[in-house]
Amino acid sequence: MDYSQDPPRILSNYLVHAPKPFNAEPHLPLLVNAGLITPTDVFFKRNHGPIPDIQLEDHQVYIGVQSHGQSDAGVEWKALSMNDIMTRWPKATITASLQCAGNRREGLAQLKEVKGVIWKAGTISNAVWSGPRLCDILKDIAGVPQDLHNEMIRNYHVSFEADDHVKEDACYGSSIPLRKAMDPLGDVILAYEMNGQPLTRDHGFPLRVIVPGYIGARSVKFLQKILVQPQESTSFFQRRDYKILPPWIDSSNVDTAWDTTVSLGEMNVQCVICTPMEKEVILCPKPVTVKGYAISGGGRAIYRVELSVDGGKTWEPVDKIEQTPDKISGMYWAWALWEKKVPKILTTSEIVVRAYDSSGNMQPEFPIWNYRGVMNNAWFRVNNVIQM
Ligand code: MTE
Ligand code: MO
Repeated sequence: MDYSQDPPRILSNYLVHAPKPFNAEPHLPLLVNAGLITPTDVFFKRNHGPIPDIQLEDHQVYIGVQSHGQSDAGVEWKALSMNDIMTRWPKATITASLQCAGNRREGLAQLKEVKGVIWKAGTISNAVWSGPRLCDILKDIAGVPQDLHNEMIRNYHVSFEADDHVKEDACYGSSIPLRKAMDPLGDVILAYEMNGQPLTRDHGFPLRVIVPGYIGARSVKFLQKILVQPQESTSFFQRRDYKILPPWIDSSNVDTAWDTTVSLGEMNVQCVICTPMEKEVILCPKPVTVKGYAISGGGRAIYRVELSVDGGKTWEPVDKIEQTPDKISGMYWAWALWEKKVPKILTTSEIVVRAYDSSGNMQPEFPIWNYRGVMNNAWFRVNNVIQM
């Protein structure tokens, strides 16, 4: 793999886990202090291969429909230029957070061996994305019916393929249920802008999918192919990755479990303390403002965030939670930022946070180990804050 054409990045913003492919999470205090909208050069970066060098004028997106029993070779592809994508349909703007399913994998790696990048808690960011709605394009180009009760919409999937090179498969790919793509309140878009600017190469230039409310893996970057089909994508990343394998599955028997374990879609409820950090030095006797983020999947709102400074014996609600629903759909695709002023933190205090979402889901007290180390949303704990 050739990484010589990778773009420059502001490395000081990140904890870099791997340079090739470039995998980096922003430092937690920077992430929360940057505000509700994460600047692009702070946004986490998760790649499986080199960043492709694509020219806007040359890029084409191919769209096809595969019916039951039809071979891949039988699919009739229709090509769209980037100019078509940018001019033929209304431009929608969605504020949505992306979170990697592997966020906080570190907490599971501490229990038992896991496979994957050992992410801490910064593998999440929030941005404003713009581009056409996938439901409009699928209706016009692929003839997908808009009636959500239609049998095809209930049973089919939309697969995405990227124009990149990865070691696991021919390219990066993934899929979502067709019903998510066609749901007018699902807000799935093909984004060519991030935070008001053309997408940067790291984040998928010239075009990426944004699947709000879902794990980041479904928001395919460098988008090249869209296929409506009766089954999930056959990509490695849909079938052999991003699943919560049962607890008796490890490296010795993992190949027995992939086909019987469902693929991940919606995120679970998550909440993290970004500042102070573990072992951070704080000047006393000043009160400390504890700050962090919270999010849930499927557009569910954050309903309550509770903080404890005694390891979870007693709890109080945080002082402030900032979260805005989408202006049109009313869905909560963007994270909540919260804060709480705490009069005193002792070196012996364990600070703990937990959130509830609008369906009443609450984070589990302890991490739930799984071999791929995904979806860790246990109560987040900070210890050993040092008073000077
Ligand atoms: N798309 C392509 N083409 N290649 C990739 O490696 N990584 C996925 C997804 N889309 C990936 C991709 C994963 S696992 C995540 S979490 C998000 O992109 C990360 O998006 P970001 O790099 O813009 O933060
Ligand atoms: Mo991811």
